[in-house]
Formats: sequence, C-alpha cells, structure tokens
Amino acid sequence: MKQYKIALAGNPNSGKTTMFNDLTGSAQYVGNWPGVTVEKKEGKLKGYGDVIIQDLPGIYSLSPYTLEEIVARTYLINEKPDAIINIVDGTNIERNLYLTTHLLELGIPMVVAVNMMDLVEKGKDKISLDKLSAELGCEVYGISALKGNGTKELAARVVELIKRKEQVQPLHVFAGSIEHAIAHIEDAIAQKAEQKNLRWYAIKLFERDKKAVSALDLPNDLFHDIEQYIVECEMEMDDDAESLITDQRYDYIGRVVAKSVKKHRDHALSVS
Ligand code: BGO
Repeated sequence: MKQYKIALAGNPNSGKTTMFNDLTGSAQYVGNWPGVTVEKKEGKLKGYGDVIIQDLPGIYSLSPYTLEEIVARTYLINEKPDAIINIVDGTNIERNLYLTTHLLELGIPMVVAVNMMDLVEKGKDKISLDKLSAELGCEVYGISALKGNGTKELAARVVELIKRKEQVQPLHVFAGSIEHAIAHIEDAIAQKAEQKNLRWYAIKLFERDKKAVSALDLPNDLFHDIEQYIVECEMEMDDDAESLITDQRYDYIGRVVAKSVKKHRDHALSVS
C-alpha cells in the first residue's frame, strides 16, 4: 500500500503541536531529525491508514540560517511530501504569511489552515478566507486546533488533493527584472533540479543561498552565468538580491492582507 506524506509547517506558537495531536491522536512516533537534536514527530492521520503527518520544526521562513529552517527545507525538498498543511495563527496573520510565501514556491500542493479562529471570531478584525484564498492561489480553511473545529474537514480535503495529484501555481510574482533573472536561472538549472522545485531553487540561488548552491552542485561556468543575471538585476534595481526578495515578499503580504483582512478602526474622537 502506498504511504502518503503530509508535512505540517508553521511558525512557532501557531498551534502546530495542538493540531498534530488532534490529527494523529496517540498514533505518534517521536525521535530526532538525523544528526541534530531537533525533535522529529510523525504520526498516522486518524481515519487514514495510508497517510502520515510529518510535523516540521516551528519556523519563520525557509532561509538557511537556523537549524530548524535547514531541517524543514531539507525535508520538504528531499523527502518530497505529497502535500503541505501550512498552519497560520489567525491572530497574527501578517507575520505568519511570510513563511506561507516561501512554502508556496516549493511547487508542493498546499492548503493553508488559519488557526485560532475561535479567538479571531471574538476579536474585531474580520478575515475573509475566500479572499485570502484568491490572493494566495491556494485553498484556505479556518480552524480551531484547540477546539478541534474544522481540522477533520481540512485533513479530508488535503487527502483528496493528494489523491487527485492537483498541482499548484503560486500567484505571487516579483518585479519584472527579478522575474527575468529567475527565469534565466530556472533555465540554467533545469537539468539539476526537479521541475516542480525549479522556482524555489531559482529564487534561492538569486538570493545567493549557499546551501542551495551546494545542494545543486553547479559547475563553475553555470554558477558564473547565474551570478551575472543577479548582478545585472541588482544594478537595475539598485539593491542587493536578498533584500529585493525580502522587501517584495513584505509588499506582497501587505497587499494580500489589505484585500483579505478588514481591520477594526476605533473611530472614537479624542476631546482632549
Ligand atoms: C498554550 N485556539 C486557541 N484559543 N488557542 C490555541 C489554538 C486555537 O485554535 N491552537 C493552539 N492554541 P502549540 P506550536 C497556553 O500552551 O500547539 C494554543 O508552537 C498555555 N500553556 O493551547 O503549542 C495552545 O506547536 C497557557 O497555548 O503551538 C498553546 O505551533 C496559557 O496556542 C498555544 C495560554 O500552541 C501554542 C495558552 C501553558
């Protein structure tokens, strides 16, 4: 019987452990990731004998700077999970979506679970899950992992997505000059990486991510061509490549939130 794998990814404190426990019950295996003392938890999805949920360490991005980020991205690229559930703290959505933008670039089918909806519903801001879904280009569900609301429906939908082998096409595009460089880089590495991960690798190479460079084992001439595309873009946009990507991610998240979250404004006038 084929075993399907779903990776659970999210920021620290987004409710990942609560959701993992809810989805797997007591059928859990706890160990360490190879070579590091970062806890590794996996478990069978309740009600589905052929689906494993892999809990990833809590992370804020897929950059190569922390052990947790390296563990998470190595798993996502090398172990090829069939889908990702990205759990997002709905009370802190803007900050949590930063990781979402990275995950969507991996080319892996993904569903966003906006958690803590019990708290969101008590608050004054209103999240439109439909608009969020339209802006991100992936399915979005509201859940409360603590109360077990919406989690089973979400899991059933992800299993359906996997078995239908639905593909993802991230909607977010960077500025024209950056996309131009990314397209050249994708062409240059087409033989070196899997088709579905090409965009993720190309963006990482554009950022001069050393771990991505060494993972692809690029020959010198290819590496120099890529550096040329990056430098041309940096000169045109007058900033370094890594900052360009980070700034544009934040601009994009700002636009997504502006369209999908109605913020409460206190109109009370001060009479002082
Ligand atoms: C404490 N709703 C609400 N209201 N809270 C939630 C939900 C939800 O849907 N999901 C999770 N939480 P983790 P990571 C706590 O532990 O799963 C809460 O890091 C406390 N602890 O109960 O651990 C959850 O694995 C004392 O809260 O997240 C937990 O991603 C007082 O969010 C916290 C208040 O969840 C983090 C809360 C001693």
